[in-house]
Amino acid sequence: MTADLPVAAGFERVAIPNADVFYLPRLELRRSDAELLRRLVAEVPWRAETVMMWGRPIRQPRLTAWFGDPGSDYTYSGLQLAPIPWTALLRDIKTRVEEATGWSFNSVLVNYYRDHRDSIGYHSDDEPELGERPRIASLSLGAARTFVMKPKTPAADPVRLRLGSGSLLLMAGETQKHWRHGVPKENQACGPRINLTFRTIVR
Ligand SMILES: O=C(O)CCC(=O)C(=O)O
Repeated sequence: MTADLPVAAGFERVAIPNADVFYLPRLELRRSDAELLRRLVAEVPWRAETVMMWGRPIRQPRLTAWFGDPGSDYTYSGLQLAPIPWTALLRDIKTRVEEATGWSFNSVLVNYYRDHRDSIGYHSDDEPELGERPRIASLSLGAARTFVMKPKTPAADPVRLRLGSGSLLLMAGETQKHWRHGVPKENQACGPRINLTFRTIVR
């Protein structure tokens, strides 16, 4: 077993070259997905952030919030985020994710896709503050959406994963070095989805 394998049974390795990606279809949580979705929609101080892309300011097509331990500041696409202190609910979810993975996290980016028109563009989670081999645990709640991974070189085909409610996707090792990922808009209408990507800011 390498240090990049999650501890819990039930994770399947997704067969992707030059990447450590694991998928758990169902993480047992202490509350129903519907309750978590409802409470997070209501309780999180959502922001529609503007980021710099291709030298232009672009309003992100989703809402986000950044929570974490004091000092876990994060900068991406020209956006500087100081963490909001953990709420009891988010701390509880973090503990479950840590128990399942055996990994520890000090921050989470929470993404709110209000409907099928919201999305996240292709990117790598490779900012220096995430360290050399970032470990990311991504919990999905609500409508199923397609998570697409594209290789940075044409050596492999894109990979599409349908992320259902309650699923946990892990990325570790060299994944961010060799792959981009994103969640495109859907053609068919769908309900809201919240995704929590737990991360570790290293200093
Ligand atoms: O919503 C998702 O599944 C992906 C979120 C993501 O890529 C990110 O937060 O960096």
